[in-house]
Amino acid sequence: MNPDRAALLADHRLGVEEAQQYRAEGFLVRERAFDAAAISLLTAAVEAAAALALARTAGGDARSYVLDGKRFVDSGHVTVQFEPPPHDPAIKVIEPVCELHPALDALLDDPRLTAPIRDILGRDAIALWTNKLNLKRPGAGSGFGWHQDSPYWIHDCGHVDLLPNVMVVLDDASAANGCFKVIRGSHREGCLPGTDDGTQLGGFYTDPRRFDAARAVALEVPAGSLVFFDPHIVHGSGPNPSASPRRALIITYQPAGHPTLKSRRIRNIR
Ligand SMILES: O=C(O)CCC(=O)C(=O)O
Repeated sequence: MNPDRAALLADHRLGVEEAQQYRAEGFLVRERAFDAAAISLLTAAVEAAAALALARTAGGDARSYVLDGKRFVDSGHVTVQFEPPPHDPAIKVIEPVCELHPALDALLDDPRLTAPIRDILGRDAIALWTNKLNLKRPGAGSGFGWHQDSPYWIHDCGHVDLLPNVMVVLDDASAANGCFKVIRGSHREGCLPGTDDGTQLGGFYTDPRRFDAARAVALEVPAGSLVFFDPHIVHGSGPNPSASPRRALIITYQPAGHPTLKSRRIRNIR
């Protein structure tokens, strides 16, 4: 590794207490890891990426489908999920998104994200697993029911315990605009069963009898903060009825040499 990059990584490694907290609670917050200027560049990049993704949903190769009343459009390996009516065509999620803008692709290698992830994984050679943009537009953004990410991935990945996430918070987040929430310590249960409510996606939402909702923590954090979280932690968030956006990127890493979730290309981290 070149000495400049090694020094940059060293600046962002996890402290002993941070590592203990991540292991015990399944999440860790670093407030204001990115300053206002950096966040303004990233928000411009995500808006450009969202405009591009939206344009592609009208392209010749786009394939549209509806699950539980929510519209999804696949274009190549990129999936755009729209908000349910009446807010469709506002975009809820784009996955993957970072390949749609060079500044977002560069973010994947940023030591503020990757140094803690290397410590969480206990290895220096890491790769991208997936990444997404959750837009939660003012007055239109719907919530995310309580779920774990690991059950989504278990059929595509043989090392689902080794898929740590980092959320890059792009707007000040509070309960009022639907901030991210986790169930403290729920990652220790591994993959939990889903609900059996007869809906198409119900199996992906965690059976509420299998975790303690009283252990929920609302992560009210300023723009520029990072939230690292375990692939097994139960998490979700409320809607955004407020006048403020609540945008966030979530990037998921894995050990080096394995393909990404959707394109199946290998994207090792520099
Ligand atoms: O953005 C949020 O508030 C929740 C996101 C989430 O749960 C997910 O993308 O899996």
